[in-house]
Amino acid sequence: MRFDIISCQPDLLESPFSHSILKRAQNKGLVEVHVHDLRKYAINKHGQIDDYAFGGGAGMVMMIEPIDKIISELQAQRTYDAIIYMTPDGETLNQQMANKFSLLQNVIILCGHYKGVDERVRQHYVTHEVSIGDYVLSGGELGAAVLADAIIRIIPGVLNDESSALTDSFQDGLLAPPVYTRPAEYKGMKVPDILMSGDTPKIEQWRFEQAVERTKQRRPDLLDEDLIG
Ligand code: 6GU
Repeated sequence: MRFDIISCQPDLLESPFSHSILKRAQNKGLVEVHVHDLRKYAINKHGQIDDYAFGGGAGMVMMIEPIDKIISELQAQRTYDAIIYMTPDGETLNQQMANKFSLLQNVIILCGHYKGVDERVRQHYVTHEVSIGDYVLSGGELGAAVLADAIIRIIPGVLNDESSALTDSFQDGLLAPPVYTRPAEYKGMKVPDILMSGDTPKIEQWRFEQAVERTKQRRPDLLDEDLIG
């Protein structure tokens, strides 16, 4: 899968993709991430990429021309399955959405800034609009990094233990059950006996019950009444 991320603060995107899982996914050749500096496509030698809003009001608006230039350049090289605009008024990111995006080959992510982009970009270029939650960030870059991370970690082969992405919280509509590791007892705090029993079916049943209980307590909105009862 190939990501082309368009940003006016490309330095913000360096670190997230040069560490751990995201770095390994790229080293394994499963993922390519290309960050493009929108300022290189500015309309003049001052590096201008934004301007005052027509009709007045505070805040700058990202101009259509630099965005058209870079998107056209990218589209001349390959076909894109999605052009995603990161914006607080987009559709809120969830696991289902990440799963769907992970099936795509080539994706452009456009990071919003200031008061946003000229509406014509959203109407004529963008295919999906994504927010990472109900709060406002200074720009779309951190959102783009969150989205790309959520997608990349579920691409087959990215995680060493293939099953571990499947048992993530949310993948089965439930929060993950509690986990323990050595020692079996620490300062009087014990690991549940069932986990030491070696009875795999019983342990799986216990984990499922714990996942349901945790979801009931913390995120009752996730529970499908028909499934759980
Ligand atoms: Cl993607 N961008 C900005 N600027 N703020 C956000 C967001 C994105 N998602 C939530 N808040």
